[in-house]
Amino acid sequence: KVKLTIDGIEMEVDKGTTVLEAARDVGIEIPTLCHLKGVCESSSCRVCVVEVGPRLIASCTLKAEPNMKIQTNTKKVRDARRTVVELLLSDHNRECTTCNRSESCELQSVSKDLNVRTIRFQGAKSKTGIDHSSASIVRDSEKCILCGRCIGACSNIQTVHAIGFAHRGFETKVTTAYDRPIGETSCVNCGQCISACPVGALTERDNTHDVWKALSDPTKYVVVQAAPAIRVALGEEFGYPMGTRVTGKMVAALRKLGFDKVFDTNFAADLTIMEEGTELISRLTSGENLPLMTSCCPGWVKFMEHNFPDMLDNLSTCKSPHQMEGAMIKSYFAQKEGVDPKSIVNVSIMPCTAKKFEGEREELSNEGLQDVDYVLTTRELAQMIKEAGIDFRNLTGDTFDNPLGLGSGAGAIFGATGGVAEAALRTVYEVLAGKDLDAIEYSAVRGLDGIKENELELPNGKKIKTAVIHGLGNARQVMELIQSGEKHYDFIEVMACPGGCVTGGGQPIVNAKTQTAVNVKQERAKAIYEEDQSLQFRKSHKNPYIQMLYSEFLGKPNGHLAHELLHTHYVK
Ligand code: HC1
Ligand code: SF4
Ligand code: SF4
Repeated sequence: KVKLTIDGIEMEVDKGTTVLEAARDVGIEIPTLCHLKGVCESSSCRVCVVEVGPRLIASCTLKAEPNMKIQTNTKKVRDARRTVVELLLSDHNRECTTCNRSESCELQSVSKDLNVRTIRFQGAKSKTGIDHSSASIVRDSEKCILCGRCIGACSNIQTVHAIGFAHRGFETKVTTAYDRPIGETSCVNCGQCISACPVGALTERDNTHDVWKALSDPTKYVVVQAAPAIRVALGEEFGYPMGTRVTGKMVAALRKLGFDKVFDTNFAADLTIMEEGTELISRLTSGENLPLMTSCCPGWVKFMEHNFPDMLDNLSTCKSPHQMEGAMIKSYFAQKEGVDPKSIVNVSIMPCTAKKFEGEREELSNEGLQDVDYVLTTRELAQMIKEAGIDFRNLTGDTFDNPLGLGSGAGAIFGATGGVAEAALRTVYEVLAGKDLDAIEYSAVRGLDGIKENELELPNGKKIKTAVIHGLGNARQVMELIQSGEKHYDFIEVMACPGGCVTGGGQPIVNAKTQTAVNVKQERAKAIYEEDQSLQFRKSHKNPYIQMLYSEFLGKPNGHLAHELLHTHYVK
């Protein structure tokens, strides 16, 4: 333990605690723009300076030492912080009124808190232009403040290394290797850099205009589906506490926006389990291409293509749930409803920016029609709801349309890390046992450990060894152990985003301060498991609409039609 004094308050903290953390513990807020716990701990912005004796030192990297006396609120400190912010603003595109991050921008709020009213420094401004090359993310370097948080997310957490610092001094910028358009790099589109960015330098590609256009076109039949993780996060955009479920209001809002049908991706998550569970049983039997690796996360799939192309056959051939839903809408539903598939516009609301890229992949189409036409993030949906003047908080809850709108609890838990594995085990175990089981919660695959291993004895005597992984850095580690023969698994779930989809790159922005105070992954995941418990059906194979889809249309799981419409193959 270390004793120190901050602003006259005596305290004792663990060795290794930074002054920034120690101050926060006693309710003293020190502003910072670059520090993001676990992601970026570089002290590059210098906004968090404090006075230690005669010196000003950045508190985010300053470790508490015995008998230290710190002052966080002197004129000298306030002036220094203001100067730093003024310097940042002097080379910043300050179009706040039209910036995507207005009101959630940390530079804006720090500047306001520090009472910055004029900018004394006027000089040359960097002119860099906007990178629109990616299907998922947009980079506007004129708004970048060089904090390094995006690089921390991309390199430290994801180990993708798509972006980094280049050049020096005034020329310094965050860019790709050789300054290539990001859409042509190994970026996997996860959007974790967007979630980390304090300002408007990184945003998702805006597809709201495309969707508004489809909605106002009388020749289009516009169908929407919402992912499992949307309903536990959308409320945050309307002032609800983190972890509030707003499923009914979300459906009501989608209907008010004018979609012709409001379906549920959770239904297709059940469908994925039927297909992937069957695939797992047959691979366990044949022993081929084990471990079976989930393929529902497009960030992970692209990561595999760039980094482990020799193991692409291990990926499940299943399309991801929202793509399956899209394929069913343009075939089964279109037929049933008598709608021309060519007139259907499928819109997916996803917590994910990589889903925008996935939606455009050639592999995910049928007879020249893309399964999904547009993907909107949770943030874009909130934007459309606000734009339409819908009073979200006062909406009366509504329910999804059928036949593609009923999801089981197993489908619901896809949104949190471990959910896909648990959903699969619920079905595979019961199918092999040939009878219903009561114990359906597999707690070993839940929780936030980066790599969760589990061994389960199946009713047929076979053991199934599972690994559940979230965050691509963890995935890389496991893949290397598999390649070197040190680890063997039968089934692997990987979600690119730490926490799984609940903390995907398209979810409501949570500022660094709140991220330090609350466990965002845990709060949203808790809501996901509550959703599961609230549902009548909790196993995919018990979903009556899934049973109907197979009996009316698909035949059997992994059958001929299922292969044509619900499966794909990724090649090198
Ligand atoms: Fe996900 Fe999935 S769980 S990938 O995180 O398999 O995006 O929510 O929709 O498709 O179901 C995302 C979430 C989502 C798919 C499902
Ligand atoms: Fe890196 Fe993901 Fe951002 Fe791409 S989207 S630059 S992979 S963090
Ligand atoms: Fe920081 Fe955002 Fe710039 Fe990345 S893009 S360095 S997160 S301001």
